[in-house]
Amino acid sequence: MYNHAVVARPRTTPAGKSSFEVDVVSGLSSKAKSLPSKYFYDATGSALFARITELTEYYVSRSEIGILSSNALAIGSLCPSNCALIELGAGSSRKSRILLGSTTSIGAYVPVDISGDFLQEDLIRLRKDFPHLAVHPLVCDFTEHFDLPEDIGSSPRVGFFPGSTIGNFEPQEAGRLLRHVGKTFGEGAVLVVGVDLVKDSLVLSRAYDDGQAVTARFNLNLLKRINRELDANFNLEAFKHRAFYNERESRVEMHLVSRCSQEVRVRGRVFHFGAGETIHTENSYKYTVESFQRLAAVGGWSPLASWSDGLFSVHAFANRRRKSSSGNSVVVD
Ligand code: AVI
Repeated sequence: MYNHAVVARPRTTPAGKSSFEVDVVSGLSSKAKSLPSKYFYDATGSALFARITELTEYYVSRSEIGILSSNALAIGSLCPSNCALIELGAGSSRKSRILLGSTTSIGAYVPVDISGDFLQEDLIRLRKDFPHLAVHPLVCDFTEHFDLPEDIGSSPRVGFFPGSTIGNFEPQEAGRLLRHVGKTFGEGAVLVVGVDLVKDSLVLSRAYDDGQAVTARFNLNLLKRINRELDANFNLEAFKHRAFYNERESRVEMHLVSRCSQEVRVRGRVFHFGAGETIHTENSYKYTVESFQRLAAVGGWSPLASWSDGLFSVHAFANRRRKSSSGNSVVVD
């Protein structure tokens, strides 16, 4: 069974401005300039990210696929009978396929993504490979309130949040997101999350500043997108990519560094950049197995199991949330 994507309504902003415009203008107006990393993923950005996942230096995807494949049976055994697998940020179903192939317990698959573009082609192939699977794509921003498709009824929920995307959120936001996911999935839910690990800073900085400069192009593409969509005049030659591991904050930071003193116009507003001034474009937080379990506990999840190859970790959690007698949901210890 295959259903068309359910599309959630986009967020409205004042005076008909897109959230992209509001966020870009606000980020460039602050003292320490920044841009939200979620805007990397236009068509070119998504294609560049797909190339990043293939780079020798970017171990993240390879490691995660290795861990999922080696432990697929154990992970599959945590999926309750006739459950719905809900993938958050389902760029491609490549990783879900490993779980789908490992157990017959998954009756429905709900890929949730902000962009519907990826869904159609990939899901047609998925339908062919798993003809008995009910597929209910959901196009929405899963960081905001969302309702699961009614078609999955009361099937037990298994969340799947791969790729260490959770690392792109500030830890406090990540805790809030895990709590909100727990509330949405409800009692008895299981969550499988891929999380990148703290490691040698050279390995980390190389993963985000590769020899072929694919990550540099990925970072600079954000300026190209602003030029195209917000009538801006960033000169891409006048900015350079910088990535480094900030050990104190336990995160890789990506920046775009202004090579000279310059002014840039975005939707008629002028922004000044000093030579060497940076736009902070991404944080990628790294955790230990224990520090991530502590974070998940804040979100109401208790550990069931975790697997690691020393570079990357995959965790399984159980929702500690229960329905109280008044019908509200509460987190129990
Ligand atoms: C999507 N996300 C988990 C990637 C990461 O590793 O933080 C994005 C990325 N940025 C540069 N390279 C990859």
